Amino acid sequence: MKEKRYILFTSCLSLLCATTKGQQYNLTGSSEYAVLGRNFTWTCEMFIPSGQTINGVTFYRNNIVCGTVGLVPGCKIIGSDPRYTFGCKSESSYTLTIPAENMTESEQGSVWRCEYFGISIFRSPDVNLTIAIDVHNVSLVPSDNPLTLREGTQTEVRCVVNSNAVPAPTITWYLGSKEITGTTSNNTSSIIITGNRQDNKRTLKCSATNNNKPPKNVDTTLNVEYPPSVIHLTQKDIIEAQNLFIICGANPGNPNLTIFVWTKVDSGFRQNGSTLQLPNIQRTSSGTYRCTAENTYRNGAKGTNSQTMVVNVLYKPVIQEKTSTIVNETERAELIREVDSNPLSDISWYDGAELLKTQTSVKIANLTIENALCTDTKNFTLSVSNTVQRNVTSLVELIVNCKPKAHDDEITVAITSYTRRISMSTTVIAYPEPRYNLEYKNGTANNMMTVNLYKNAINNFTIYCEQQLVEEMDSVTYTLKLSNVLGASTVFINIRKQVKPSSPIITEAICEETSARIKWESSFDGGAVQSFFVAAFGDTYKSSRSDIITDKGENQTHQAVVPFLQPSVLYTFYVFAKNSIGDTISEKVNCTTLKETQKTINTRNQTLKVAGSVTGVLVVLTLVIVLSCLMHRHFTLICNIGFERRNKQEKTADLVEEKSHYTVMSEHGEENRRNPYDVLTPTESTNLYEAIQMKENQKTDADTYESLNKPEKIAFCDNSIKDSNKSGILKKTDATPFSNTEEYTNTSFES
Ligand SMILES: *[C@@H]1O[C@H](CO)[C@@H](O)[C@H](O)[C@H]1NC(C)=O
Ligand SMILES: *[C@@H]1O[C@H](CO)[C@@H](O)[C@H](O)[C@H]1NC(C)=O
Ligand SMILES: *[C@@H]1O[C@H](CO)[C@@H](O)[C@H](O)[C@H]1NC(C)=O
Ligand SMILES: *[C@@H]1O[C@H](CO)[C@@H](O)[C@H](O)[C@H]1NC(C)=O
Ligand SMILES: *[C@@H]1O[C@H](CO)[C@@H](O)[C@H](O)[C@H]1NC(C)=O
Ligand SMILES: *[C@@H]1O[C@H](CO)[C@@H](O)[C@H](O)[C@H]1NC(C)=O
Ligand SMILES: *[C@@H]1O[C@H](CO)[C@@H](O)[C@H](O)[C@H]1NC(C)=O
Ligand SMILES: *[C@@H]1O[C@H](CO)[C@@H](O)[C@H](O)[C@H]1NC(C)=O
Ligand SMILES: *[C@@H]1O[C@H](CO)[C@@H](O)[C@H](O)[C@H]1NC(C)=O
Ligand SMILES: *[C@@H]1O[C@H](CO)[C@@H](O)[C@H](O)[C@H]1NC(C)=O
Ligand SMILES: *[C@@H]1O[C@H](CO)[C@@H](O)[C@H](O)[C@H]1NC(C)=O
Ligand SMILES: CC(=O)N[C@H]1CO[C@H](CO)[C@@H](O)[C@@H]1O
Repeated sequence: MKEKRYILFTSCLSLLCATTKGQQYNLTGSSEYAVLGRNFTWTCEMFIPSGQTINGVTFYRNNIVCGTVGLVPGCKIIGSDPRYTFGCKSESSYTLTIPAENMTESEQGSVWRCEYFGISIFRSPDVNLTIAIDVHNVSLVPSDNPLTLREGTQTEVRCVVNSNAVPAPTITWYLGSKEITGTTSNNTSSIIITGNRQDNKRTLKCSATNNNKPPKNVDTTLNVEYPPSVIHLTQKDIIEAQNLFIICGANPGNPNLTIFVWTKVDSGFRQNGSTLQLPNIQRTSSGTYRCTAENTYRNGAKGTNSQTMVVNVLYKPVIQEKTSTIVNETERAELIREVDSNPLSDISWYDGAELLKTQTSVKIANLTIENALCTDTKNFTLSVSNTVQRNVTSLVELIVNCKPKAHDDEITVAITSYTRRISMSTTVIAYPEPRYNLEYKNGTANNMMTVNLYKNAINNFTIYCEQQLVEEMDSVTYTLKLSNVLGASTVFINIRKQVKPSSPIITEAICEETSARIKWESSFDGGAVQSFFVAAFGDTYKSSRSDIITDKGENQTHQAVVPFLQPSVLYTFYVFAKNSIGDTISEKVNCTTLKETQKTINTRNQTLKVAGSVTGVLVVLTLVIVLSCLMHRHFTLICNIGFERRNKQEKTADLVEEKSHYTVMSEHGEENRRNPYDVLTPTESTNLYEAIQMKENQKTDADTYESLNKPEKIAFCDNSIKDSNKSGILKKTDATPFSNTEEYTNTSFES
């Protein structure tokens, strides 16, 4: 084609010349391409320039004359090259033939023209002689077979054809059966192949052809190298101390020889082989493992592929040990414990059996008490569970600093002149342990009393105070000061000397027909609870008394009805007041009962009279016994037993029901000297005894005694009456009624 275009181009140049100098000669080959070993003929078409007569042309090869031929007439050839033959076709058409035997490669590219004989202005354009040469040699560069290339890399492959092939050959590439396009020039085509594992073992073929000849082919097999592919791995959950074996699988790459290695991300762990072996796995082995499969390429490089796998080692909860939490009272207490477990734990907080709080899937167990109280000082139970182990427990101790708080702000101890020892106790809540100081009211230290602190619980103490009384002492108040870093508090210890009640004062006496109503005012009770009754003394054998009334204080107005009186009798009334120390009597008041009305005289009254007479007889009998007691100087004991029996019951009730925190030790006093007769008006003694005996006869009164009010924060323990509920003590009193020894000391604590 190029040659053709060149001919056209030169023809055009000649045409330009021809427009000035005349018409254009034409030189035409017998075929487009010459063929080696075959004849080829040039034909020169000419005309005779005007003014000329000779018919003839000269052929030139590479600007060298080959020969001249003309009709003059007859076809004449002059000075011709023996390699060629010449001919005359017509007056204007002459030929030059290259015979088959002289058509060699030396003619390739030779340039030809014809000119008018003698005048070179008239000529043909230059025409090149081209010999067609077939494709006979095709090769690939690089020539490796198989051709190895790496996946993902690009390689240029060239297909080279014998360089003299004319015309330019057509080169086609095939990968497998599919045609692919390359770029072709200078009888060479190149193609860029990208390594692709699907193309491994496929054939790359180059096919080249020209001159309508069957194509010449060259091919090679592709060897695409690629790494193995590791098969997907999933997370492994395993309980600590178990054995973990995981096999790593891989699809082989090219080359197919695969080696495996296990490593752990961010650590130096490395294990060769496809099986990961972690016997007796520990929590520290948790993490991300990587299985890498590897092959080796021909050039020694490694092809690798890997997959990661999370190993999650599960383990039971461990609760962090911590010292106790200490907060000040009213502050916010925050109990925090770290719980180490995998998976995270569910947490329950207990106070004893009471569930306080639950937390789900947490690392930190916390419990907040907004306003801590002394009573929050305790061990809370933390119970922690996860899938590995349930109910892992720990005690969490909270200690609340509290200023000392005594159960009793004030303790009153009653003593009598017979008391030889006093002791008392109270509980104190405090943390830290309180210091204590016993002082007199004036602020100086008190060494009379010994004070001991006993620890019941971490913040619960009992304070015991005890004092031996070497001599009688008066009422006094000690202050027991308790303190710790949080503050101080004071307990007042009142030691009250107890005496018998003061005389009550009768304020009103109203006599009815068979009863009288007496009003009186109580006086100082002597330091303990006092009880009263009204006794009425009439003629001999005619006495009676009221129910018993108990008083807690002073200056209270009471009234009582004295029943079973006889009409129209002058009675003398007394109000008796009594406490554990002794009894007193009021001034006497006289009053006469009303006359018997008609209506009330009936058989019932008659019966009463008879009853009254019988009572009178009994009173006389008793009087005889009492007098004999007097003779033996034991009467007080016996009479006291009679009189005080209900006091014993009263004290029993005290001890059981009040549950006092303190008790008073007392010594058996000389109560036998306390003669009830002393307090009774001597002149009236007979009648008084009657009254006493009457009380004995009325069983309902005993019940009344049992229900007497209890004294508050006052303990009696200074006489034999109290002690008489202890078997044995009473007997000793019996045997040595006048003794004043320590033998009768009751040292029991009651709380
Ligand atoms: C013809 O031959 C000449 C001289 O060898 C050369 O320069 C020219 O390029 C050729 N023309 C063609 C079209 O091949
Ligand atoms: C050229 O060869 C052809 C056949 O190939 C033949 O017919 C012809 O006569 C030959 N011409 C000359 C001049 O030899
Ligand atoms: C040469 O060829 C051109 C174009 O084909 C033609 O016009 C011209 O007449 C020819 N010259 C001769 C001498 O035949
Ligand atoms: C073709 O070959 C010639 C000479 O051999 C060279 O000059 C030319 O650059 C080549 N062309 C290409 C595209 O390679
Ligand atoms: C690995 O390749 C070799 C040859 O390259 C072959 O003989 C062998 O069977 C292959 N092995 C597997 C497992 O594909
Ligand atoms: C608790 O109270 C004491 C005394 O007031 C104080 O010194 C201490 O700092 C307090 N402690 C806390 C934790 O608040
Ligand atoms: C304590 O637990 C509560 C939830 O119960 C949470 O909001 C708080 O942040 C926790 N405090 C601490 C210190 O962990
Ligand atoms: C908590 O328990 C421990 C051990 O059993 C014990 O020593 C401690 O006194 C207890 N604390 C409280 C506040 O009960
Ligand atoms: C864990 O404790 C809870 C409550 O104390 C109880 O109901 C449960 O049975 C316990 N579980 C085990 C496994 O001990
Ligand atoms: C304080 O009172 C006690 C008992 O009443 C007494 O023994 C002591 O001397 C008094 N001290 C002062 C400094 O008055
Ligand atoms: C303190 O301890 C005593 C004796 O153990 C007990 O009776 C009392 O209830 C305790 N007080 C408190 C507030 O726990
Ligand atoms: C057939 C023919 O003409 N052959 C010629 C080829 O060229 C040589 C000279 O190089 C001649 O001698 C032959 O006659």
